[in-house]
Amino acid sequence: MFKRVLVANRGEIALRVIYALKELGIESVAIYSEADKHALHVSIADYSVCVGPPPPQESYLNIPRIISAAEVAGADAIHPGYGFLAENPEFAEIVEKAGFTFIGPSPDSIRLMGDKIAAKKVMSEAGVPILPGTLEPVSTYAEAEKIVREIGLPVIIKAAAGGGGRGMRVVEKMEDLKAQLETAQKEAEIAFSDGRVYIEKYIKRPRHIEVQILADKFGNIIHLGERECSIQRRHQKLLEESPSVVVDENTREKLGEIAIRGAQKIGYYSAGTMEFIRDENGNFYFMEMNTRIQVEHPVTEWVTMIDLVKEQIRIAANEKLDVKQEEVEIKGHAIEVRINAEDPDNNFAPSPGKITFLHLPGGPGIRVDSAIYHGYVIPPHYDSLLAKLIARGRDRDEAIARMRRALDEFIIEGVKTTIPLFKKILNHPDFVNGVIDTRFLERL
Ligand code: MV4
Repeated sequence: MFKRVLVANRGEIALRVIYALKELGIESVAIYSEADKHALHVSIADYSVCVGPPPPQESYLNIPRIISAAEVAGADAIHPGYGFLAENPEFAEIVEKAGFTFIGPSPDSIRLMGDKIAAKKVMSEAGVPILPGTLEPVSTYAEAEKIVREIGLPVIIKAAAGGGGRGMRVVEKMEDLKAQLETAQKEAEIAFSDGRVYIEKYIKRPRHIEVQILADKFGNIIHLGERECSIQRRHQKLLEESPSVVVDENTREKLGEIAIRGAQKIGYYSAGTMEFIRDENGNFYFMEMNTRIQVEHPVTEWVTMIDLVKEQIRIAANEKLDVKQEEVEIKGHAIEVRINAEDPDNNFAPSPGKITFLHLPGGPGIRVDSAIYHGYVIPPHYDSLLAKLIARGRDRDEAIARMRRALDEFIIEGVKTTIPLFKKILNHPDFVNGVIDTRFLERL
């Protein structure tokens, strides 16, 4: 097992990783930018190294400085958290070439799943269901027109280097196809220096359902059920839950087997997520695979009682999975809301500033993953996540009731937050009845 691990991240996920390290008896090294001198992850880690000025490019994204920090601190592994460098294959490669262990999948897995065309292709070869469309990049209008005639309108044009909803264009009418294709290619070239795009059938009101997997370096792979993440705004998830109300035991087993088959095909190890969309007829289609620990991992932890971050660390240290598929039991229901420093009444404008008063909710079935504290000044340079509030119950109704009373108890003063929005969502009859899709929030 590792002796000392550097956590290449900040905020709640840095804390989450440090908690796992402490429970495993591993020393932790925090990195921080000049804007994060007073951040909680710095004070709870055993050691800390300043890696540069506030802009992420100069600190949390600065690979040479992070490698130097790991060398200076005598770390033997690096955990990237989510965001920042977590899905950068060059980073994973450099980490390993410098003699550290990257706590995540292989650079090749990250690279392969980062190319959404290659990912779709390899998954379909593994028997994972995909949407009708192209498995090669579409460059000319003639190619685009041919495929659209085959699969029918509407279609969606996506960037090969995109993902998470970036660089997507919906085409409803044939006469729009040419312009949309050209725009999509240009935008992809500018955003990712990779103009390759692909086309697939567009699903109008999908539900976003993803499957968590864990795989070790010895070929053992398990799935931990699904999370439903349909409540989003502009591809930012706001609320996630497990299990999904539309996934029964049979479907779960089928989806899990599909996810495992996909992971097996690419020789995947570490924690990973296979993202599907579900159409209104209940069909599931693979969208992409996330090769990191995700923001919403706590809902899975709370219905399986498996610590995903500790497993991720153990896997990286060449240990075998100690959980068998038969031992994975989905019990109860968990819901997570992402409380952001944003004003939901003003188009979700960021609301940085000082937390002048803070009271965290508690009691049965409540977990708060957060790095804020009374008097903390939220720096403007990073994302606006203040806290993840997770509620667990014996069933969905109890989880909802606990979430409502925890939201009522939660007090954050000094900045605007999304707490009032979640109170509305948790009281909305469609949410309570589980009638949600990715357009729920627009309608609300
Ligand atoms: C789609 C789609 C409809 N049809 N693909 C957005 C995130 C990215 N991972 C996939 N996304 C979508 N892909 C086809 N063929 C609709 C979306 C989509 C979406 C998906 C999940 C959650 C929220 C969404 C919001 C808008 C669009």
